Amino acid sequence: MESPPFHFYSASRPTVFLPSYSSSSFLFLHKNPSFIKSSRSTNVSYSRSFSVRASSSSSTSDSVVTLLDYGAGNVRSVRNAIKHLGFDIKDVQTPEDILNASRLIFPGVGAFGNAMDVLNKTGMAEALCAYIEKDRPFLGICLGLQLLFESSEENGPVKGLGLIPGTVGRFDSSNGFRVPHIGWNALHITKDSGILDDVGKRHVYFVHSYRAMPSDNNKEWVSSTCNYGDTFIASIRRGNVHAVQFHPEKSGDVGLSILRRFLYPKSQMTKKPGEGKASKLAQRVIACLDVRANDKGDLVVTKGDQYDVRENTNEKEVRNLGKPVELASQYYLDGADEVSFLNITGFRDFPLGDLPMLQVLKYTSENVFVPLTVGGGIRDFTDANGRHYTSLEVASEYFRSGADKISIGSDAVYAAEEYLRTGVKTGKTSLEQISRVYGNQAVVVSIDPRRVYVKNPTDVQFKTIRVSNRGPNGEEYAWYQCTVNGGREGRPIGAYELAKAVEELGAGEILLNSVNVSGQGKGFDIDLVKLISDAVSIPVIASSGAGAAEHFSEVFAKTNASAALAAGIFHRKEVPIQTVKEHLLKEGIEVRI
Ligand code: 1PR
Repeated sequence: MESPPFHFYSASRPTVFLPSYSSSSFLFLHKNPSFIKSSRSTNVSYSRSFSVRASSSSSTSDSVVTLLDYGAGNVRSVRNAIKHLGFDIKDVQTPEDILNASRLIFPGVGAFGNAMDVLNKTGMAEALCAYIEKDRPFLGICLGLQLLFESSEENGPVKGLGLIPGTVGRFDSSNGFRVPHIGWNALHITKDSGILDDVGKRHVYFVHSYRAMPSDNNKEWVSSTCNYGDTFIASIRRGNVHAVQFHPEKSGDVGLSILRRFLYPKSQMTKKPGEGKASKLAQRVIACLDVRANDKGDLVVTKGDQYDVRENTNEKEVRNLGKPVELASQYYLDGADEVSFLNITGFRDFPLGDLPMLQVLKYTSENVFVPLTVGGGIRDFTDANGRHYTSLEVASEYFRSGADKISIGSDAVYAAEEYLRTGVKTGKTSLEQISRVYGNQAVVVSIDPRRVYVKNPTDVQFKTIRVSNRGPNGEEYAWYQCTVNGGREGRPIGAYELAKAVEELGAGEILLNSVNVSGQGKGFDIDLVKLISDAVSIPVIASSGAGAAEHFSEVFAKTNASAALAAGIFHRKEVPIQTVKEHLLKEGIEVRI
């Protein structure tokens, strides 16, 4: 494709400065030690000028994609998608690797400021600008789009690469829109973007709290927009330079087609009008797999009635509903918008000792191109040899193994109790640490509440509600007590208080279970879902109790849940995911198809 002449906006090109290293900014750098070593030991300014070689195909194989992974988060999904499409990956280790790339993918992850810090200190910022100015094939993803702009308000203002005019700002949650913007949304394609040719009216997956806005100054760049409270830039394109705010690697088959079109620009792919009815953020349908070792030591998908996962037989064996990798792959093909794994014995076993669970994640992420969440056992831990692991290390291992989001259960309850008692954010809880490094959109808090009936709202210090169905002794009120350790232990904190506290501590989403209705198939606890989804401005996933497609439309109609999750009905093949979605569509509820 002929590239148009470039007139780069250059008012705020990156300031290249002498590094003054803060220890923390390098904690989570690239896995490749030479990358870290070279950036640490260099004590010179990066004001050299780069030259980009003229031809893309002379020395680099056509089947290689150069990937800029500065190690701040999970880019395993991007790697898996690239490999799935038949390409090998060359990791950027020096600025020259950027300049020599024949095609470069930059899946920016983490916070804007940290990313710019790393890019500036390693000389990558200047190399990136030189590469892009020469109209070399480039695809930025998510933060990889935002960094192209002049600056961001994220912990800032912080200067960006300055290639595109505009400032990246936070979504405004005061107008009722939940932040982060998580889920499947529609694109409004404004110009021929090449890579978006198969999208049409289909949803793509977004997860972000910050966005760039279209303006007269950047309109030549914008190739699509998306609406979420306001209209923001969903993708840009200029010549061979593309960037998308959404995640093609997590957008199912439509996302893979976007990557394919970037990777094979010259092939004769015909334009397929994307079938679909996407017009706004879709309600999500999530398949959940509760996973644990059975008595033979095999990792199985199980499902309890009110959290009791053992069969009602003399042997009391752990219920076995299938193999985790197979089931997750099936749910992906069936149209699940996300897949969640909960390692339900993680509270007593050390997850990093649970190599099969990490393997499950690795294998699943090779074939499942929608978001994967994993929870269970995320906390500080000292193993039998006295080696201490922080919760951040545990989470990092999950991310490295293929998780897009992690979910914290018990440890979030302790953190919220402490926060409510002292009023102090220590910054040291697992929730705070993980959301600081990976962003709050990557941190889900899983709540396991149990309903406790009371006669009068003043009987307890926790938020009570007037229940739809009275308690066993005619009680009209109830509060929802949080539990830990798989529902075994009640704690002195309500689900309402916990939800508000964890939002303040940095949770990006709430997975709201219910010990009472889990596995019962009688419908979601609407009172509970309404209470929590009205209390917070982050997305809430309604979980527990689904037994029919109608239960999904009920929870979306009566509450502010952003997603609904089920386990048993999918495992037992009672209601296929497609049937749920068709029913929701019929009821006028937007879903991804
Ligand atoms: O406390 O950080 O180690 O995390 C443990 C995680 O494991 C928590 O997210 C907790 O919810 C989960 N968990 C622990 N024990 C159980 C159990 O069932 N014995 N499962 C458990 C929670 C709830 C959902 C279930 C829905 C939908 N199960 O996972 O999938 O209720 O089920 P349904 O559609 O069949 O009704 P930590």
